[in-house]
Amino acid sequence: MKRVLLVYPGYIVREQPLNILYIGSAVKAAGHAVALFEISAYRRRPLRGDPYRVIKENYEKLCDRFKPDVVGFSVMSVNYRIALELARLTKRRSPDVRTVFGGIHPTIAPEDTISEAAIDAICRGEGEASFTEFLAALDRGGDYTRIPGFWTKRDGAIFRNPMRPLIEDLDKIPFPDRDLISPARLQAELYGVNLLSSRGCPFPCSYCQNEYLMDLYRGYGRFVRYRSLENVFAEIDQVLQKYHPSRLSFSDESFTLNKKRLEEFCERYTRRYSIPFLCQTRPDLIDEATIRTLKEGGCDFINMAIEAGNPRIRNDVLQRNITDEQIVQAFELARRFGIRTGSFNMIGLPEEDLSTVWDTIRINKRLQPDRIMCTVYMPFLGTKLGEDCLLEGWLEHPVDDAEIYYTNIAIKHPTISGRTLFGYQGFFDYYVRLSPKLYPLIHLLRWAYQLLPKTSFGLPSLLRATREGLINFVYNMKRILPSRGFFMKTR
Ligand code: B12
Repeated sequence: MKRVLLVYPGYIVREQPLNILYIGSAVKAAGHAVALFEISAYRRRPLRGDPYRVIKENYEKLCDRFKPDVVGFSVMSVNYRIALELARLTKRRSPDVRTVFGGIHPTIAPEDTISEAAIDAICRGEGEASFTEFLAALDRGGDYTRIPGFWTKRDGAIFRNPMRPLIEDLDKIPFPDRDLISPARLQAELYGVNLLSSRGCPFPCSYCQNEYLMDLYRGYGRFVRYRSLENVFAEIDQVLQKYHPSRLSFSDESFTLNKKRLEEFCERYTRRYSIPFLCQTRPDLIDEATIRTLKEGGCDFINMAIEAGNPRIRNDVLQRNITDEQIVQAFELARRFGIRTGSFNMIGLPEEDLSTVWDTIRINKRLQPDRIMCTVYMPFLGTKLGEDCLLEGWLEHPVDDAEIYYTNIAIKHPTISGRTLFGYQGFFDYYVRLSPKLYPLIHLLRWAYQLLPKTSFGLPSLLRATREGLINFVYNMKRILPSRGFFMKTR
């Protein structure tokens, strides 16, 4: 038996990180001892000195108590820096502890990741079987260098193994182990407890890593896979009985892709449960029958990505292939059937200028989703669009630090200045919610806000604290903005 410490180096804000919880249950089922370290409680970073100090101190305390043999990190690119710091700390403390990086980052950037001295192995793609095979090999002192899906090091050599076939029958894997995280993280407003009823998404949007994953897995099984409804309901039963959430949410990338399954799911869900659920999908996968099915099935909130209001940016640049009409229809149908909506949007996209940022504001203004998310585009490796931007030198600050992903502007956009993007990100909701008559005032507030530096990197502590305090203030004030166009005339 090995002692395995799992690390989720991101903040759990709404959805729980099911990937590391799936790894946790697989490792437990294989008979190992498991603990999880996650950093949500240490979100406020020290203003002086090492920004990771508090995280490291708490990590060390857990290592002293738990004494891991293996530490497994789940790593998105935005969390790579913290993960690496913790891996280095682990190796400094005890060189014999094995460090493994899994998740999207090592999957798309395997060479960079494995070449780090503090990282002993990486897992590319799904990790349940690969990681447990690795642990079993360590346990019996056997060969751990030929495990599919795993790249490992031994005596200075790197062993790069082919991918492991995708898990064909998702019903066979244990449910994610939610006992690993604190109960406080299982009651997220609007999201409650989240589940995945399927894996994989068939759409090749240019800013997402899906297409890369589809290519990587070509010949290794079906990419989009569904769990049986019996299996999903058994997990819901367990979740309701153990954690008593007030809501459920589905993290499936396009929940309404398979209409026949959706109908059966909703019909059975509403007979079994009275608790509402949230899901997300693409606007072009919504029509009246689908909305009716969802409504009757207990769905009360749908997230849909608009991404860009300008059709050319949305379709030629982002490869979404979704028309304005489809977006308008999807949001209006949801409203008509009494399902609340959330929109996801990005600004600072390639080929964008201020006029297209305004297209995105305008379409949101017309639709008045109940929740609006606006982030500044970040180019990632493993995405067509991101790699082009990286080649063109778009990245001014690394995207490998979780702190940057909302309000630190990492990119140098060719036509829109970083400060302007920072301003529009902060005031996006204000433009959407308030009457154009108030725009002069919003412009003024935004300009004042834009006097703040566009990132927190390297700022003296007082300036940094002021910047972060003001960002929080502007963010929190959004809550009192009228939703549904209280001041508006544009609908
Ligand atoms: C659900 C989801 C989220 C959820 C939960 C994230 C999570 N950690 O689970 C939430 C909403 C929190 C989220 C947030 C963000 N996300 Co997100 N998200 C996804 C999404 C749609 C699905 C991920 C998922 O659950 N898949 C299903 C699970 C079962 O598969 P998996 O994650 O691949 O996990 C398997 C393997 O990777 C491996 N594995 C994972 N961890 C480990 C650890 C070890 C030790 C081992 C051995 C194996 C292993 O085994 C797992 C089980 O088989 C992906 C898209 C995608 N196609 O993957 C984007 C994606 C991961 N997200 C992305 C981004 C950019 C973000 C945000 C930065 C967005 C933003 N601007 O706010 C934030 C960052 C949050 C943070 N904390 O830092 C990018 C990541 C890009 C990158 N290179 O880092 C992706 C790839 C989408 C994209 N744009 O291409 N996200």
